[in-house]
Amino acid sequence: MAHPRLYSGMQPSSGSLHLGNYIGALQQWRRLQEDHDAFFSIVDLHAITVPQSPQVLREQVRTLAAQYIAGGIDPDRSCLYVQSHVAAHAQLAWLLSTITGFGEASRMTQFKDKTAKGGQEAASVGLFTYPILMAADILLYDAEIVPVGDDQKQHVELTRDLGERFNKRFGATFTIPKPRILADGARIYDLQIPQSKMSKSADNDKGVIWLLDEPAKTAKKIRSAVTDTDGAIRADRAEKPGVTNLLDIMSAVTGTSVADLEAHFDGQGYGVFKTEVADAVVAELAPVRERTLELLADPAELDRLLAVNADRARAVADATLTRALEAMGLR
Ligand code: ATP
Ligand code: LTN
Repeated sequence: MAHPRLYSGMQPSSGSLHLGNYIGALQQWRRLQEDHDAFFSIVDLHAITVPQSPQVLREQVRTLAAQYIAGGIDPDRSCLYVQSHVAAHAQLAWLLSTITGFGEASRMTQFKDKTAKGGQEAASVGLFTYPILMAADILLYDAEIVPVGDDQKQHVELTRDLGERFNKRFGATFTIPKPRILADGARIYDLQIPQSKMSKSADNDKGVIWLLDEPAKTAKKIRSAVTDTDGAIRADRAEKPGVTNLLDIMSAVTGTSVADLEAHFDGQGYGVFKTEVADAVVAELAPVRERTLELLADPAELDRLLAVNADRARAVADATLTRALEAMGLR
């Protein structure tokens, strides 16, 4: 039997992925690609909903592609491609925008969050319609499963609503996807502010481990992580967020359960604990960093891979777009 179709994507909106992206997204995707027909996109059309420098954007797309591959996404098995290389995304987004209610789009909380600081007056219309483009991404590939963090759940719900509405109005056209929400232990927090999730837009760089950081820097950031004063190495998100985060990180990179780690560290001090966490993270990330740098040293080969996979993606997306155009009376 064919494997179920899976779709997910990440924005090329920083110079490197961080440990949260790695554990929360990439590690999970690497596993899922084993028994799914997976499409992973670099969503550059989403990235330009906030201002980008063209030269920087071009480099960030390549870096993200290299990090996906170095992190274990196999570009021969999974379809790893750049969203803007497939014109059907923007075309289907337009069709879907005509069946999206203005009020419905206005209820999307990411837009509200992202405009909370600068105000809606300064935001682009593209940032407002971002979720409709995301719905197009998913529906074009007949995806059944969409692994995302809980912040994206509302967008997958909108995708389901739009898919169902279209099918009802114009006849069966799209597969209706299901979100697969990230497990709690896969959410990684800032090393300096362990109440906030690790984020590329953090104010303090010391709280974020970048996959391209040198190993010594990574180890130093972990050794300086904020903990607490009671000295016990046990998981307790409310009372001991810093220690809990380090336990989750170590568990994710070693595959050892948090309970086993608690037993292992019983009676040890934070110094020993942090050193072991640092060693485990470095052991996991150093080869990923090296492989990324190798891939980036040959941009022509990377571009070739992305072009081949864009062809694969286009074949699927164009067929779905044609169905949608026909259903709407546009062919
Ligand atoms: P921003 O800071 O703008 O919110 P981000 O660093 O959270 O960005 P995204 O591009 O929103 O990154 O996320 C890409 C993927 O990484 C998503 O699947 C998201 O769920 C996952 N992810 C992001 N941050 C974390 C985190 N701290 N822990 C676990 N997963 C994360
Ligand atoms: N909005 C998502 C990225 C994204 C995506 C998608 C995820 C764009 N299109 C389709 C899953 C499926 C984010 O910011 N993490």
